[in-house]
Amino acid sequence: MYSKILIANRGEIAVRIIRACREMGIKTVAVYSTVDRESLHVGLADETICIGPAAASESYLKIPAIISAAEVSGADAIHPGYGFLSEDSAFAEKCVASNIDFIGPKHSIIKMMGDKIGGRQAAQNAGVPTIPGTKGALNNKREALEASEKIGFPLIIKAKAGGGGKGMRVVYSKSNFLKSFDLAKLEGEAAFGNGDVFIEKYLQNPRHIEVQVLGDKFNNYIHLGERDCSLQRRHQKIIEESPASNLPDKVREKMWSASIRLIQDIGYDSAGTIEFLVDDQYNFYFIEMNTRLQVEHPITEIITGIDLVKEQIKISAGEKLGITQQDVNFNNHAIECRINAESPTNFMPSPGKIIRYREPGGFGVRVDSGVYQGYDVVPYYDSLLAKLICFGKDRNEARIRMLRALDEYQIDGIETIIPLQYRILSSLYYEEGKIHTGLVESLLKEI
Ligand code: MV4
Repeated sequence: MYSKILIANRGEIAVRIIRACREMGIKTVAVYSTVDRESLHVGLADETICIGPAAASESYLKIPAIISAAEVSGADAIHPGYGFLSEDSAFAEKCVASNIDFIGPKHSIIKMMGDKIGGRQAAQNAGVPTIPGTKGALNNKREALEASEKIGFPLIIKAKAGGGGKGMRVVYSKSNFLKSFDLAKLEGEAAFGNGDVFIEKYLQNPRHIEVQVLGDKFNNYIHLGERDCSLQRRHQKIIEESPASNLPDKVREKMWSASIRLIQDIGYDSAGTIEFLVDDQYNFYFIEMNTRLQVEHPITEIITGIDLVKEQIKISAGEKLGITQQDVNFNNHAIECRINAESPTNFMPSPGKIIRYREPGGFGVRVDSGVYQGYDVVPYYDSLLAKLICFGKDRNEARIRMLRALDEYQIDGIETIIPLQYRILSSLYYEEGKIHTGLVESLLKEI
């Protein structure tokens, strides 16, 4: 087992990882940018190293600064958290070359899944359903036009190097296709330095359901159930839950076994997430795989009792999975609200000093926070302050408890999206489990 881990992240997830390390008897090294000197993760770590100025490109994304910090502190491994360098295969490779373990899967798998066409092909090879679409990248207009006619409209053009909603374009009719194709290629080139695109049939208001998986270095593979992450706005998730509601058990089980097939096929050796879109007929289709720990991992921890960060660390250090599929039991229902420092109406970031801060508590409530009273929320990074996770014996108890906890949460000095989450959770749509990726926008229109 490792004796020291460097956490290449900030905010609530850095705190989350430090807590797991502490329970495992592993020393921690926090890295921070100059504006994060007063951050919670810096206060909680055993050692701290300033790695640069506010701009992420000069600190949390600066590979040489992070590798040197690990070398100077004598860390055995780096945990990247989510975002920043967590899905940068070159970083993972650099860690290995520097004799430091990267806590995540093999860099070759990060690379394969970072390529959305590569992920699609991996799914198809494993017999996992994908959305009808093109086999590979489209080389020219003629090929693209032909494919678009075969697939039909509406369709979606996606960048090979995109993901998480970046580099996508929906096309409703043939007359707009070639213009969109050119624009999508230009966008891909500008955003990712890669203009390769592919197309898929466009599903209208699907549900976004993802399966949490774990694999070790000894060909043991398990799933930890699914999460419904349909409630999002502009690809930013705001409320997640596990298990997914209104999903027939037969479908759920098929999604689980498809996920296992995929990770078995590629020899996946960490915690990961298989994302699916599900249509109103309960057809499910693989869209992408995330090779990192996800923001919403706590809801899975709540219903399974399994600490995902500890599992990641143990797997990376070369331990065999101590859990078999039979050992995994699903209990209760969990919901997570992302407490973002944003306007609840226009979603503009709301940085500033938190002049009053009181967290909810009590039975069934977990708060994973990166902030405290008096903390100054800086505008340089994402706006996630904390995650509020509630569970209940069933979905409605979890929902009512979440409403109670949101009501109890006091954050003054900055705006948060708590009022919006309160509204969504009080809606009849949510109560009845009628959720899909278009619901937040349609509720916002009503308000
Ligand atoms: C789609 C789609 C409809 N049809 N692909 C957005 C994020 C990226 N992972 C894939 N995304 C989508 N791909 C086809 N063929 C709709 C979305 C989508 C979406 C997916 C998951 C969660 C929220 C979403 C919101 C809008 C669109």
